[in-house]
Amino acid sequence: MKAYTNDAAVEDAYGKAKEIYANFGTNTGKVIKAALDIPLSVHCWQGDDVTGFEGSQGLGGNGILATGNYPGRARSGDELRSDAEFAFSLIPGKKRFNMHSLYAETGDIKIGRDVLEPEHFRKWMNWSKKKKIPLDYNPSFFSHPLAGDATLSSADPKVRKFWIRHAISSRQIASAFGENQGTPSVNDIWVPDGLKDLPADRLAPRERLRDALDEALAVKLPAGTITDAVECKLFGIGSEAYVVGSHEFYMGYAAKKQISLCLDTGHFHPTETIGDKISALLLFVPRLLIHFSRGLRWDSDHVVIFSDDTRDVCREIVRTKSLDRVDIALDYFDASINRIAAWAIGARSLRKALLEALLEPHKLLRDAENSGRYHERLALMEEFKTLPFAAIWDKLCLDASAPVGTGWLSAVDAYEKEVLSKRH
Ligand code: RNT
Ligand code: ZN
Repeated sequence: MKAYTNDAAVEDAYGKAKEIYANFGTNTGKVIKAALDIPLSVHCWQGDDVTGFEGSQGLGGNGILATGNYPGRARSGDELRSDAEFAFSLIPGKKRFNMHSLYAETGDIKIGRDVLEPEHFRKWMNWSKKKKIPLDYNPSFFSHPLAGDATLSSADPKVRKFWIRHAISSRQIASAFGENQGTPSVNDIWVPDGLKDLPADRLAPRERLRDALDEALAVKLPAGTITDAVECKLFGIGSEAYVVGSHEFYMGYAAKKQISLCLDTGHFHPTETIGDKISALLLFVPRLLIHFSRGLRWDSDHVVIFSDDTRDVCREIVRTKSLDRVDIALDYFDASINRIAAWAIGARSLRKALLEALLEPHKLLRDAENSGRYHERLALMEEFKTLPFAAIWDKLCLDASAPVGTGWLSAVDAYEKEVLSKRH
């Protein structure tokens, strides 16, 4: 696919668009810089369908499932790192990389997840430092023989304690990342614990999950190295009737412990969106982590697109001036399409939605609202939708030396031919 435009055409269109936005009091130059400056935590697990390097054949367990068999997934740390670097070149702006415990590199030695140490991520940390890509982290409570219906909420003390040790080891690894990179590493706890059919006791597993989290979080780590987050889910495949870590559970827990709450855009009722939750939650929790994803019927993990949902969440983060209290991450896994394209599509769409949110002349909307001119508020909202946004987006890509328009597709084709197609 050829690029549809060239640099001169981008500059030309931008010059005109800039004037139009200036009429509404928006300085597009400043906004482009601000939009490029927001770190997006790109998820490592799109690169290999959440398989990891423990020798497993793929994702397993309640509530989490990747489908598809597109050729060329990364099979090692080196492959994943080079795929990610290539994907990064297609994504304008600041990036972080979101790791999972499954991606430890332990050589030929099998190391239990409960005794993993920062050393097992040495290659990742060196790479992170060299590429100036800070790392985030996630303990892996799935694809494991001890991850059945329950992990941290298990009634079996042996199982529960194993996962508590895993949670602690994960926090220590995240903290080492934070130390290495000089910015806190976000450590997100998501457990799949739940039941396929109607439980008789909804309370006891939640008490056990609360106590297990308390134990894992009690371990003190150097200040400024880690942001602890917890992630809820409404239901998953295999946990349709009951999920221990529901929204109410974690909302209460994060508020009580004053830790970050993770909202995954695919983890709510199919018609429920999370934009409206941001201003409410930020009154009671210190930080939010957003997992940008796309729910489609029963699946919570389709590739992020520039949808009303994505745009709405970005607008709310910007309107509430909360960019410094919200960590922004991607979370989806589509194994049926080229994985690098999946990374690029999702991350570019998310950056686009942040740019759009920052371009909004919010003050005009608030003024109309505060003076009761609601017709004006609605008229302006409608008008803003058709301003020449594409010209500003293209200019952002150009400024960041990222491909403009569809130009990146040919690069993906070439990489597929030269690299991915040779993996068998
Ligand atoms: C699962 C959660 C969780 C995972 C990743 C791989 O439903 O969204 O965030 O997707 O940890
Ligand atoms: Zn998630």
